Amino acid sequence: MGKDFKRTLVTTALPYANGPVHIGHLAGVYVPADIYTRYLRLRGEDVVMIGGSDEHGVPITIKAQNEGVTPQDIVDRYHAIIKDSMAQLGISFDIYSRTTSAMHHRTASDFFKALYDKGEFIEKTSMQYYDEEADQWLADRYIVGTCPHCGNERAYGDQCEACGTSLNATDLINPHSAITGNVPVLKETKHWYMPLDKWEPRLREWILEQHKEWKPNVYGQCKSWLDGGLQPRAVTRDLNWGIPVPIEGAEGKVLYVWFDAPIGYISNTKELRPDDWELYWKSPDTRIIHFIGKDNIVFHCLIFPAMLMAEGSYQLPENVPANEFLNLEGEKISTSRNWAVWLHEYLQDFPGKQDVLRYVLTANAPETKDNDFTWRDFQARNNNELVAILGNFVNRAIVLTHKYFDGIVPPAHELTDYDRDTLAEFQGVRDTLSQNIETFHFREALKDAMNLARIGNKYLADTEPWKLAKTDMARVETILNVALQICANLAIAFEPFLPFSAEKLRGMLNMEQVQWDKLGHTDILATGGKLEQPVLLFEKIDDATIDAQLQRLERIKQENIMRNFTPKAVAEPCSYDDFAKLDIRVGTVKECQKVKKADKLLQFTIDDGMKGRTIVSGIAKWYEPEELIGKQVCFIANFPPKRLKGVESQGMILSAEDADGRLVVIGPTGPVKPGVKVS
Ligand code: B3M
Ligand code: ZN
Repeated sequence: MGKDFKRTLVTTALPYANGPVHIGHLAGVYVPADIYTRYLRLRGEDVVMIGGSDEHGVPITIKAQNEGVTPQDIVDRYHAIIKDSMAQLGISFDIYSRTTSAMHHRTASDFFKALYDKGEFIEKTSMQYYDEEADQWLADRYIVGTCPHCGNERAYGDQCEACGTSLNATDLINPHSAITGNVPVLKETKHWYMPLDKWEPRLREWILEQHKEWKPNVYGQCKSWLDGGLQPRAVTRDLNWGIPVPIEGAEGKVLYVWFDAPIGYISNTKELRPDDWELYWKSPDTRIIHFIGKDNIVFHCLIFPAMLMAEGSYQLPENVPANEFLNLEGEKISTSRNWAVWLHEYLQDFPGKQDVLRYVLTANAPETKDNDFTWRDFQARNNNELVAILGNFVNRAIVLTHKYFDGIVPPAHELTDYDRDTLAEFQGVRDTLSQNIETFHFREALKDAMNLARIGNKYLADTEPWKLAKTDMARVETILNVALQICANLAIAFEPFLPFSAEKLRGMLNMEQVQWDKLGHTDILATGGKLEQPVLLFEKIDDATIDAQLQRLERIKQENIMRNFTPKAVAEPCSYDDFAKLDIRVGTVKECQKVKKADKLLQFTIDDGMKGRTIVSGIAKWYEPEELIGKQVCFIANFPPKRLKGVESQGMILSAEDADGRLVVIGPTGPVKPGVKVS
């Protein structure tokens, strides 16, 4: 694998413990990191995979405040959910710890102190907002005001989510505290800054010159930051949740969450390997790989490396294969809008189907650009690929072996040219597959593995051993031997991607150990070996299951629309005389039907207490005609008649427009005489 490394340290972004993890986190970080790590383990390499929850920072304190609980309650709740759900998905961390651990507090605190003692920080005072009633400094997220760019009245102190502009809290027009609603005051405060400008030349050289092989999206983002010029960044905050700044005169201040979180990788390595953790961080023959999402690039490629350079004894990462974002049904995943497929919910809704999710997320991994997860694609990939190709092939090979040979691996006799071609075809797979995993092209690697299953499937379909059973049992033996060897190869090739299915498959084949080096071999299963009874690796997912997931998303969409509804401003004042000009009456619907060639219109025959009238109304999208017959409605009786699609409408039926645009017809709450006036 390129440079000669003796060991690998795989780190995975530490998820904020302010919510569960969703498919976006999995596709971007944890599934690829797990594939990579499992692959290295299969090759017998020394590798550790580090994970943990990021438990500091303002999003956590805000969530705690909203729920009226402590930040510790929040992180305890989500750390447990995250840790448990990732374990269930088979994300094989060697350690999954947390940044509230004593080990981490000590490690991060010491790290800060070391830089402080070396004079690596600049001290600066600045003006920041303070809420006097709450007696609290206001972090950017705690200040709400009007965006100076687009006028959005709910912009935050660091960003306007309506127009996407990054802001400083002092840019906001009419700022107020998100805690009390008061107007905050500006007060002077002191903080410590990392002078990133000092490290800029070294960072440029290290990334732009020495790491041209990094993924274009990562390299490009680093280049644009570097070309823009790096500024000093504050690494402390006025907050009461976090790691106290370990120096005098810093009471009430904590380390900025992005200062302590990456040090969490170090703390967790220490916790895992108290005796030799330094080997993984300080030895030049260790390969350090950070798996992250694209919003974390600047922290892992510029800020954390600058911290490590300033400290002086650590190695820099060899690669940072950041991914782009995964969308859900065409829309950006959002924790606050609940627009996500949550891992813990998936595990409940699809028990035993961990590998299906792993497969679909890898096949759609946002490696070079944003990608989309849709439930229809999930279903199609399960039914047409996992069931129809991989599952089908394995099942056939094992069932036939039981049928003809009592589950004993038959011998291979003379191979035909076709057999040899088939075996030759998959022998090259190991190198391409390895190459793709090592260069972080996991989608391609998965295709390589799937291609083995396709080869097997085609082999059985072409040789049709079930037709030869009466005439040429020796040939059947050979065919099934070849097919079973392909199955054994699949059990190795899929282990990094689909570990649960690979394990089941190994169980059926009675394969004791798996080694990557065996991939491509055609004698993995010994003749005479015994197979276990077949179990299905995958099963079809029906439409009803998928529809239920789509309905859930539809419901969430509706809830979001309803939640975000703000009533329109009240109109200009109007006199009673103005109002009284409108003749509003109650009528009873006698007949109602669709208007021909107009899919929006319904035609009503209304009993108005006089000679009756026809009214046409644009509500066909919301009502079936029969629903309204017999109902009483309010209508305007003195509008001049108007022709709509060839029908004369003699008035207008009143309706209310709901937040989602749905129209609801207005009528009296109890029965009244048709023709009475509304006032
Ligand atoms: N918790 C941000 C995130 O979840 C942050 C990552 C920390 S990695 C050291 O996207
Ligand atoms: Zn804005």
